Amino acid sequence: LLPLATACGARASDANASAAQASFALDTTRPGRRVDPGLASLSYETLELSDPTFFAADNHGLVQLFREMNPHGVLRIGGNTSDDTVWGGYKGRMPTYVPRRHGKLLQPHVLKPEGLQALAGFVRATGWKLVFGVNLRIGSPEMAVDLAQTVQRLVGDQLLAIQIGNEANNYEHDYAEFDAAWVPYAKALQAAGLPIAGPDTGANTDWVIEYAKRHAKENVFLSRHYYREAAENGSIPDMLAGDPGFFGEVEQIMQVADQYALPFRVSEGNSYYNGGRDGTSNVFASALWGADFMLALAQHGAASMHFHGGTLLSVETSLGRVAKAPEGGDIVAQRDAQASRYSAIAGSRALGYQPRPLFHGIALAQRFAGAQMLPGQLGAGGANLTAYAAKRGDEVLVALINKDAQRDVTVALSGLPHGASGELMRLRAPALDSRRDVSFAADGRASADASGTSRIALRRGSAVLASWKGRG
Ligand code: BDP
Repeated sequence: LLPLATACGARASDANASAAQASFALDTTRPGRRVDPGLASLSYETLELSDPTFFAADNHGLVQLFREMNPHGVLRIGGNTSDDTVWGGYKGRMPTYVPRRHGKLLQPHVLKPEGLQALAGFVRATGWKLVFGVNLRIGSPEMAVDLAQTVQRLVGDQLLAIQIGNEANNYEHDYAEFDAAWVPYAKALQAAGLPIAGPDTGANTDWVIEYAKRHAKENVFLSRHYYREAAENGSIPDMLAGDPGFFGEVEQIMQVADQYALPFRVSEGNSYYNGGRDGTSNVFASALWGADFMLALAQHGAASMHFHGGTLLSVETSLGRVAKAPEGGDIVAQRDAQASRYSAIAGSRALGYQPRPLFHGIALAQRFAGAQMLPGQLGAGGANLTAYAAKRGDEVLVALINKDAQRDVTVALSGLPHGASGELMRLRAPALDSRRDVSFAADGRASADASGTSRIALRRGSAVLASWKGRG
């Protein structure tokens, strides 16, 4: 990394002299997709419920960070461990079942009623909705219905949907085989009056489309997962390069989602699977990645992005690995060590919780909730810059994300209300690989001239959110 330009003095003006000249021209007359209030959402392993003090109403630090991220979020419980879990409250016949992960034999996890009761309290305390995954692999629709009914009884209206199986593409041979296994579950759950969603597949867009064609009427939303790559292949430059191929797939999914009037949720995902990459998934660059990824999803019409995370223990177990948290360091480092590498929140009940860098990027994108995305023409001036705009009543929101590690950028922003005044918030950190000292905070005002143009400077590796209102 090149050294960052300082905010003042000679170096800043040198940096500005060489800054890339970009432009972003808004068209406020053609508002597009409305951003779902649940855009910023989370995903956790079912195994997390084995500690009934984690998702609990009195785990105040965690409750507070959920509410701070999004008062209207959706918590998805699932992951690999949902297909390795048996329901402890089930009194019926239990199929013989030996879960395997990466060739290893595992003991099934037993979900106890107290874990669910505590989860219901957590959901009430946060105001979040719940999406709950049941075990498809075990082949017991009866156990799934019993579990789902218990969830519904405890959670009530805050239960958005039950999903059946996690990334069944990893264990069912093809879509037809998945469908054959899925149908008896769906029938039983629906007969019991439970809302369902799916297919909660890994990266199989074709499954989502086929599923929509066959089952749209039975579902409350469509879902798939997203990880950019395996952790072994992760790096900051790779993460910040963007993933246009994926958004092509989102467009395909949105065609069917729109046809059947169903929301599409990325029900699980993050930067890199296999638990995330240390020094990439958990540093400031992930905040820029996360904000950009969420806003691109919103622009394409997806309802929510559920960032997967949680404790190191649950995620490592979901991968058939033994969790080894590094020891020592100050309180920030100790909390950090408790969480999976890609988690947006770190900490534990005993140590307290803290936002990871990613959290702040999510918070930036969530500012678009309820607004209608606006089209805009971006001229990036050779920098790795993305830009998004939206309109909410008489407010115009603009996010500029400079993912470039080398270039500062000056953006000529046009199409604003003439003479409008903008409040700026900046997302920044000392460097792209900073693990701490990340902030997303107010940073003064900007104004548009009589033609509706304003110039905004962004340092390399930083983002700005501007909220424009009124006329001068
Ligand atoms: C997903 C699984 C989740 C894992 C994650 C990962 O659903 O349980 O923790 O990958 O590999 O495929 O990090």
